[in-house]
Amino acid sequence: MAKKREIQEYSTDPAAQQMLRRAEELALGTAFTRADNMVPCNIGSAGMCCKQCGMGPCRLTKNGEVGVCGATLDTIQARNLTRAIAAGAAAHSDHGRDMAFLLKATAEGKAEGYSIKDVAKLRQVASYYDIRVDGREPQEIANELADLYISQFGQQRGEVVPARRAPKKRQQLWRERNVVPRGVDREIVEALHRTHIGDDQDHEHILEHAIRTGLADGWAGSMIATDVSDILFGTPAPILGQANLGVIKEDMVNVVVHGHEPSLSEMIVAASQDPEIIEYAKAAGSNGINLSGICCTANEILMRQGIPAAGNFLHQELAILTGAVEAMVVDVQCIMQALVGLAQNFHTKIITTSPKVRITGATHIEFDEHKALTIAKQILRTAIDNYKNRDRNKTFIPQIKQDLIPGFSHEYINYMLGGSYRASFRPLNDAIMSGRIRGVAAIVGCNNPRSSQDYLHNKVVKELLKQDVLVVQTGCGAIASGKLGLLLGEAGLSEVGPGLKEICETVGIPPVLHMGSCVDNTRILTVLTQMVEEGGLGDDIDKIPAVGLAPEWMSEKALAIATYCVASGAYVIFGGASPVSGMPDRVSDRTRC
Ligand code: SF4
Ligand code: MSK
Repeated sequence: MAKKREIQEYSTDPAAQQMLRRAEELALGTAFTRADNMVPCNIGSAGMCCKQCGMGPCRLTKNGEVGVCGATLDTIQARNLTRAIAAGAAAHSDHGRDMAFLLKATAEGKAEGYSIKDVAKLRQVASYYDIRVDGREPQEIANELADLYISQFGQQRGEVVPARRAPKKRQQLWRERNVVPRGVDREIVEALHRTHIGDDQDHEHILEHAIRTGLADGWAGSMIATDVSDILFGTPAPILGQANLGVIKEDMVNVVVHGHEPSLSEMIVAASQDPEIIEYAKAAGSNGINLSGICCTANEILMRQGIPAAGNFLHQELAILTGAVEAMVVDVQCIMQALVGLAQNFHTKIITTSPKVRITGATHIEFDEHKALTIAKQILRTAIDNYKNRDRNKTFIPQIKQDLIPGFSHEYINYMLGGSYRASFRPLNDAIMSGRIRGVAAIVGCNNPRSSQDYLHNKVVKELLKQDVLVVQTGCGAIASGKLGLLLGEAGLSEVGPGLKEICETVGIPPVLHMGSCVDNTRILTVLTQMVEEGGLGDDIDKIPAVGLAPEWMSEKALAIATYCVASGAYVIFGGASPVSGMPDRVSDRTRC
């Protein structure tokens, strides 16, 4: 029998609680109530169900039981986990591929509205691969880098080139274990092949390939996505922003962008500042256009443009429930199909934009980088035209929002620790070596309606701060801290241990650093590598006192991230259900390698 939770059990966020009360008044369901109604299958959630062929599905519930083909529990769980990691790596990496194609189109002058905003980052990234930078125009360098990056997806032999940015000792270990990715697509395809009926049936061997697939995400697909985003849209630096549903405005045309890829959202930001579009919005009776973001699209435009975040993953439906959103514009990943049905109770248009993602019942306006600005304006005009349909009797916006400062890229952390002339991670390493900071924790990942929204994120962050641990965050976890006020200069310092407080006050940073979206977890790999290179803490990432936590994870991408972090030497802890809880020995064996 399903158990209905109280509203305060659904979320610790007061804005979310107000909206969930509103949903109850309107008798509308959300992911929170659906999670109550949908009791998870214990066998499936532990990875003990195999659907790999038509002789099954086989559910293994007893010790020693095997599937029709004889597959053991170890094999089935390893296969399920590997497939999930492959799907997560595919999502991130396909994003990276599109960014590489966008870089190519921009370098060739064929991408309307885009330009190379961060030439210094372009030159830095090109230099990792011995691409000549001196005496060349940015477009020439970008063209060569784009070709190199595009080739990493279909490469069949050798090693993906970003892996050479890892600490030398780690690269050596990967080679010894034969897990250096050859090409992104090759590893993902091989993960599917190996886990087909009658293929790889040695769980250790299957998991070795899961590691190689995860590394293809972290040290290729995702790293490429982050590099190119910075080159095209600027490397993030601290900027004032706001978070939570109170950023939605009563008197303006509200457009919420949701998903992951900055290619469209950055263009919507540019289009929203066009005087002709602002005039069009005013002519429709509004005070202009108000943009905000959900999920990692929120992080992308928050950290570069200061565009407010309406919230994290579980806020997507709550934003629509305000009745004040003219359009929710989505691209890829973490978009709930329920949005379309919910929006039918209001005037909100759900606009899909990716050639890869359509949702039955949504409006589709397809994005094309060759005419991005034109399409972005068309989307905004569609939203403005919808403003007249807003029903004021159905509008309810919680007046809750919080200032925050995102934008701590590894480049900025380097600069802020050492200044322009001696940028370095030395002060951070010294602070750890002297014991003033006990280590670094990356608290990342999603919301999951099976736990109280933001509760675990915030509890873990606050506890670690008291213990003098510097916290870095990405994805929906970063927005959770932002909503709570921990990403704002002095704001969190009253609850911080004395050593960490001293460092934060000396350097002038908040105790929790927002480092970007979920694809940007590679920035954390870069920070850890730079800490190794700085010296004093050890010659590999596993010597750094660093931990990665995903307390409220839900997506397959989180599993891919965890895998590349473990394989890079970081200690990783996940909250919630384990997808391989039927083989705990193997999982704990691999918590760090
Ligand atoms: Fe069952 Fe084996 Fe088919 Fe899986 S692959 S469904 S265990 S018969
Ligand atoms: S959006 S993957 S819910 S972090 Fe990147 Fe948030 Fe997790 Fe999606």
